[in-house]
Amino acid sequence: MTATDDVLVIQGDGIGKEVVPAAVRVLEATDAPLRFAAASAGDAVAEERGTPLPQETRERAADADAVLFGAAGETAADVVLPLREAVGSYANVRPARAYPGVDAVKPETDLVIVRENTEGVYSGIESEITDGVTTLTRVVTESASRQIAEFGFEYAAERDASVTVAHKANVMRQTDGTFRDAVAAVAAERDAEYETMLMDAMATDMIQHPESYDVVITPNLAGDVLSDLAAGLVGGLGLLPSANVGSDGGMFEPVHGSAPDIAGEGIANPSATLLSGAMLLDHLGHETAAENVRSAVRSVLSDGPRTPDLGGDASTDAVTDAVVARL
Ligand code: GGG
Repeated sequence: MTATDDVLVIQGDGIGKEVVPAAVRVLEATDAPLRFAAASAGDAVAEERGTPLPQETRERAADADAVLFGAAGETAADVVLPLREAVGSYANVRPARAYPGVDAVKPETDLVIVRENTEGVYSGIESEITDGVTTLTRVVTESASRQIAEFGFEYAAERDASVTVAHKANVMRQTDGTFRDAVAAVAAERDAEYETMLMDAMATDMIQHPESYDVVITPNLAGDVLSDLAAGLVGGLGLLPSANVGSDGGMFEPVHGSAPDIAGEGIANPSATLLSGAMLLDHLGHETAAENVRSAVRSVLSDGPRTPDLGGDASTDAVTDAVVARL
């Protein structure tokens, strides 16, 4: 008998409340043995309970086989970063690929950002040292840099993909120097080939020649920014899923945020969250179900209906219905 996996569902803020239920419907339409439970986090929870991430949500995320997360609003730093820590994630995997039928600036784009997920400028060490003077401590350790390099090279080797490493060690000499040197050491131990690029130059080159990138290993903030840039190449943030992985657990979430400008209108593109659901299925070993979800999403992106961000006029529910119908 196949064991049932426990999935903790956290909608979060804004359109998270629309795209996450869509993804649960799609996951339920597969034959994967999943048991869903809900927990809360985010801006509204902060108002009600005085904290955006109740301890019980954090503990249940740590205990779950996987977490499906929607979007974080103003409280992002207090929600999404601790949840990633709770599930033991040190790698944030963000695939960006163009889909037939969807207008893309660069249809040849098919790359994956492998982003360090625990430190850098997202360490949360900020302060106001005097009126109008604020500081941020950027933490980069050899161990976390080695860990993401091991993950990224392994991920690339499994896919026979090339590796490019983004850094800015010519300016952030100590921190990105540590990152660059740790990646170089791991590559040498594995006898792996790779290229390095300064991350600002990479931003330009990725727009001009996205086809030259397969797997891109980055520090934390660089990965956040470059993946949004890659979203712009393929048709927008509504298309990019992500997996926060590392240890056994994992959290799967769209790359987009809470989109307060369209929240509540029922027109958010669910594709990024549905594709995050496919990554969740892969992580739990349900590869056939994952491929079925990807194929259904691809088919709907190609034939419609489409949400307004992709030039259509369909609702989140109509797109989800079409995906479910194909399953
Ligand atoms: N679902 C992604 C989300 O809520 N993003 C909001 C955000 O600001 N995230 C920062 C990050 O991904 O590190």
